[in-house]
Amino acid sequence: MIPATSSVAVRERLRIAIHKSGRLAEPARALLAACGLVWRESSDRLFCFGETWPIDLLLVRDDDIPGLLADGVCDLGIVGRNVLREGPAAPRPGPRAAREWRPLGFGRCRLMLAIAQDDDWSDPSQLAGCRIATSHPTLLAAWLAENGVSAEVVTLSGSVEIALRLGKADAICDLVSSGATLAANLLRPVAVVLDSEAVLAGPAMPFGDARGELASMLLRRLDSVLQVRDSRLLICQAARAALPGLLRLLSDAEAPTITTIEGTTDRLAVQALCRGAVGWQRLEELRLAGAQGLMVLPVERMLA
Ligand code: PRT
Ligand code: ZN
Repeated sequence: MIPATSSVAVRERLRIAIHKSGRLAEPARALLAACGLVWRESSDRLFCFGETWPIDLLLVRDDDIPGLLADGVCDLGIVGRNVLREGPAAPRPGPRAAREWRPLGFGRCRLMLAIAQDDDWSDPSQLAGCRIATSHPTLLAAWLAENGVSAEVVTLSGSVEIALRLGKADAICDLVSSGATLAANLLRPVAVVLDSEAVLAGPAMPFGDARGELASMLLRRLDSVLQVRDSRLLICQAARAALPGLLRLLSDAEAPTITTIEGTTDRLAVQALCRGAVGWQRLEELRLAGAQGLMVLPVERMLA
């Protein structure tokens, strides 16, 4: 049972819509769990009651999330940018359309136009007068308008990739990640309509009640979890003369800590929080630039 949205108690709790099943479901729950949220699940597995914080989850089809946000049934949502920008299936009156609050770094894919492998491609103008099958009609129509192309948008709810074979379309506009589905259907991608990934979506205006505090706390933790996920602490020692070269190789680290090693005048200890990957290649380059005793450590938790 989903509690009613109108009671005062609910306004004091924050409700987040996430994908019930499908590729965004597990990563979304894992991300929220990493923020310290724990839930008790209802027997129908549609609603999770927040036990550590008054933050509940509603488990739904991802395509329903923009509508649930626009209707105020949910306060926040984790959904693909493609679904968020496509918007609710039926347009809602009023200014409640949700905005992207944070990109979350999983569920990456691209909404792409694809044509038959054997067809030539020059530029978007060649789609003029074509039928293009998609489950993202709003995004496709906007892209066609931006590119000054007049084409027929054929809306399908699924199996877009077989529309050419069925004779329903001359081109398709569909999500692509590895490209294997396009290749298996003898199609080739020719233009990117949208780069997508899972995002946290929320209202344009701040909440005017207790949910505002909860949303701020969640964002603070989320930012920390996302930062930690991509961060590595690099520690090494080097001669003072090597420092400029090392700093060039550590350009993704904000203000590394540099200290003089006790009992020396020209030996330094360097500690840098790197935002990008710190793989073997980079370690070799640092070593060649004079770094010694290199160590790369994962970061457990951070709070600004
Ligand atoms: O039933 P419900 O509507 O709740 O779930 P769903 O079936 O829509 O979920 P799902 O998992 O298919 O998609 C959820 C979201 O995952 C999408 O809105 C995207 O934001 C994101 N995502 C990331 C993808 C893909 N990658 C993806 N590859 N969604 C779909 N695909 C499909 C694509 O439509 C095509 O059929 O995978 C196929 C292409 O994959 P490749 O690897 O062969 O290129
Ligand atoms: Zn869906």
